[in-house]
Amino acid sequence: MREWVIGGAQMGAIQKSDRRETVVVRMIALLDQAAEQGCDLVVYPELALTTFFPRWYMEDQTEVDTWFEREMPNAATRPLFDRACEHGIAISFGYAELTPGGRHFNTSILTNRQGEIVGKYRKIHLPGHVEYDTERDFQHLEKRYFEPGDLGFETFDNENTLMGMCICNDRRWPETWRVMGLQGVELVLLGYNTPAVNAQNSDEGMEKRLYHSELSITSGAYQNATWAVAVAKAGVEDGFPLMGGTVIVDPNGFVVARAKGEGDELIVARCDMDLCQFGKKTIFDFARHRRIEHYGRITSQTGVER
Ligand code: CDT
Repeated sequence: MREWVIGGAQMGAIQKSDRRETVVVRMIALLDQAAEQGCDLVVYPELALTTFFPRWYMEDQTEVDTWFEREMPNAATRPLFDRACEHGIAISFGYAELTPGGRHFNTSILTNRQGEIVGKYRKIHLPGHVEYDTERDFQHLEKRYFEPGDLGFETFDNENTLMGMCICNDRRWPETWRVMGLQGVELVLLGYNTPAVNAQNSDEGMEKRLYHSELSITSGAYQNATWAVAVAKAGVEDGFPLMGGTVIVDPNGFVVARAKGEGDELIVARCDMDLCQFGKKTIFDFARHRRIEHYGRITSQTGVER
């Protein structure tokens, strides 16, 4: 399939006390709307099933593990998979994954239109910190609760369209996009939970943060001639505001659909994957124009060396 009607299913706040089953009811409501609008694929946010729990400092690993899913689908999410399959809609969403071997990842999955998982991604760029930080207005403990993903930035053939995933902070890194671009990616799916204010600089408000988010996504899409769907979990979670800004971006870097609010909201666009071809064959024809002899530092060096 080369033309996909895609839904970006922005989700409003999920409170700490909300049960997964309640959240899944909301996800299904968005899916039903998407079906009415003819969607073939619906994308949900990062950690879509729970509140953004890395803002809470926890020492008890048993408590931490209550935020994780041991299998996917599971009892709470099975109704979402079933409804997606009934509608013939592929879905992608994020959740905290606890593997049988006891490893913890911030994960996204992708299904085909039959509800079968055809792709998995584990977040690689984990922002934040490991220990409680008294200098911040609020905590961001992803580095405490997750280990960096071990699956790389793979791409997946979903009905003749090459799809890739990344998660939230990954969108800010050009390497994320280029590694998928080098595989010929045509559609990048990503969810995010981005605080509306900077925990380390309260002067940095939502306007700048929305701009940086959109700048990262539009440039990643343009420079790799790919569609991108970026979906927020937004709204005020237990007193902490998350920004919206869900967008669908075309392979020229233009926003073709954008969410207006910060609640549950579906945005929709018809996306022709063949639109990627022009950029991939001309200005971003990597085989003709890249100069890898000058890119060694990208993989041999992590921090700045003056
Ligand atoms: N979830 C996530 O990755 N959020 C980050 C916030 C970074 S601030 C520590 C983001 O890049 O949006």
